Amino acid sequence: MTRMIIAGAQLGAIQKADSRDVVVARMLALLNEAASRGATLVVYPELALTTFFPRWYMPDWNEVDTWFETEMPSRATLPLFERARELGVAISFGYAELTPEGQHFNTSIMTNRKGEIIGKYRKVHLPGHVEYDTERAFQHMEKRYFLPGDLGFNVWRNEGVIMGMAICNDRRWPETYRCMGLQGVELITIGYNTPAVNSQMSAEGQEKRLFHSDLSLQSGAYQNASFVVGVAKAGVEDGHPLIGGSIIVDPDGFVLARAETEEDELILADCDFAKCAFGKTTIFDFERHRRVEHYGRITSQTGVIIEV
Ligand code: CDV
Repeated sequence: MTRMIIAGAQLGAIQKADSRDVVVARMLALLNEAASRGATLVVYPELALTTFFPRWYMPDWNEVDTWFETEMPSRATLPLFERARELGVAISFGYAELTPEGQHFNTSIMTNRKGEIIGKYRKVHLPGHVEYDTERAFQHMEKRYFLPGDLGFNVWRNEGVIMGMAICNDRRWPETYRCMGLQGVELITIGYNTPAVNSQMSAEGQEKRLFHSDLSLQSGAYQNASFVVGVAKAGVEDGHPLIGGSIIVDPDGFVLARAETEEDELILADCDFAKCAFGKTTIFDFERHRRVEHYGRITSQTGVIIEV
């Protein structure tokens, strides 16, 4: 039976002018606190090292590339990997990845407790738009700056637990969780940057956005009998508010821990992974209950087709 104290390391706002070194110092402080409280895995948000730059329209790709990492560990993040290894704590965080071939991805990595990268995920469901949109209150240019992830939804056995990753908008899609559920996933880590207002509907504010975040994370956990850790980058970045609401969810869909602030904040939960077995062998025993002969549309059709 595997038990592990998991920490979600919510980050407060990161301003455009904040350097990677300043951010990594904040991440180190959270790592040290998490280790002192017994955590052996610390999960940080999506694009943890910088401000949420896709809100800015940048026509010059030389400027865009300044937000990306060409290696991991990078010079700035090496102290985080080294400290995590010293403490024996696995970590997961998101960053913008520029490959040697010149491809741009919204990426997340996971290490083992020796500080070695054992898993990489590239965000599949990219929200937003490619061109500057005058109709929006602010831009969300992930479709401009990133390619859709090309690695799929993999899982890794890490410290005895089957773990997988997703990033932000992925959490709203049941396919994300089910692809990992079909590989027996027991813990899914999901970092996010979610604006507190909808750029296309000013009436949609923080309350509804937090509800949708909880709803997605809790249903994904329950329907796949897996723990889920959702971790925000929160607070007001250069005038743009992001929701907090980081949570750790158990395989029944119950919230075990919840962030109360929109700042750097740790949430912790003692996760007993034996609890995944009940759902996986009863109501969500996929082998016995799934009816794939009726699911063809899920992979053969992308958008809605109305035939009646
Ligand atoms: N970073 C994100 O993917 N944000 C989206 C917003 C744009 C809705 C999200 O799903 O939270």
